[in-house]
Amino acid sequence: MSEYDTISAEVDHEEEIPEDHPRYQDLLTRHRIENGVEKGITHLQGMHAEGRGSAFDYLLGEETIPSADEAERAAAAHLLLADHPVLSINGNVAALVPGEMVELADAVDADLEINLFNRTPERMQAIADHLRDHGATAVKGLEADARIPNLDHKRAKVDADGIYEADVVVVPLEDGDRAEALEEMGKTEIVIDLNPLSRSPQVAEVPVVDNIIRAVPNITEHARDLADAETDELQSVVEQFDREEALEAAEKRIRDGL
Ligand code: PTJ
Repeated sequence: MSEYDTISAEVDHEEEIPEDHPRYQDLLTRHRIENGVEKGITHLQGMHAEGRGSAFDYLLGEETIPSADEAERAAAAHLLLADHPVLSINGNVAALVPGEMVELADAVDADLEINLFNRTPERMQAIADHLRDHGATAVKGLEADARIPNLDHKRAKVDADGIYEADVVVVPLEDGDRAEALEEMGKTEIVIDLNPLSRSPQVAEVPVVDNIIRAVPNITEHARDLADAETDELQSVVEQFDREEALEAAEKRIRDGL
């Protein structure tokens, strides 16, 4: 056993995880998810989701591959072109990248909306408070005065002036049924998911196969870089992105290490 194998179980604060550890990001991610569960933000199932994601990330080389970077630039262009972009937040997203989602929302003028698979009033409130602690001024999702059609009651709950009327939605670590239902509503979906074979990236206009910890800050960086771009330039970034190619490149990297 290496000296680091016990580190994540022992640390109380993420600052105690050594940044030079070769698996630093993985330890940080695990620590944030554990914290999220303890605070009532993340569902226990979020740990399984994290484990799956971590295995895919290991095979991807724990880095943003070039096709993911292109997807992240296309995502930024879509968000800047949108009339009403919304960033969807679940328990894993809130635990892993709360401040980063707030920064992205600011950079592209998007709403933040909590949308849970395992919805309870307590978790909704805990996540809203957590986002506000990380700088969010407005958080949607608590009204839940509209429904996504063709989805069972709890998971379908959205805000009428949020996800329901959004034209572009970022849905990270999303369940396949809901991603399909949002796609059927005609939304432009940007899905962040480490598994390129999962149904959510398969239905997304922009599948981002990358760890959310790297993906969100990189989308924000691209958005800042494109902030003064003309509509034509943004449209050309969107058009140049090939979703099939991006999914294939990610699968190839995972299967063959290429
Ligand atoms: O908070 P709730 O109640 O809304 O529940 C959220 C979870 C994530 C538990 C729920 O949506 C769920 O069960 O999701 P799945 O079906 O497990 O899908 C999660 C997907 O996210 C999987 O394809 C994972 O590979 C992927 N994933 C996990 N961690 C990361 C990730 N993708 C990007 N970055 C990660 N860090």
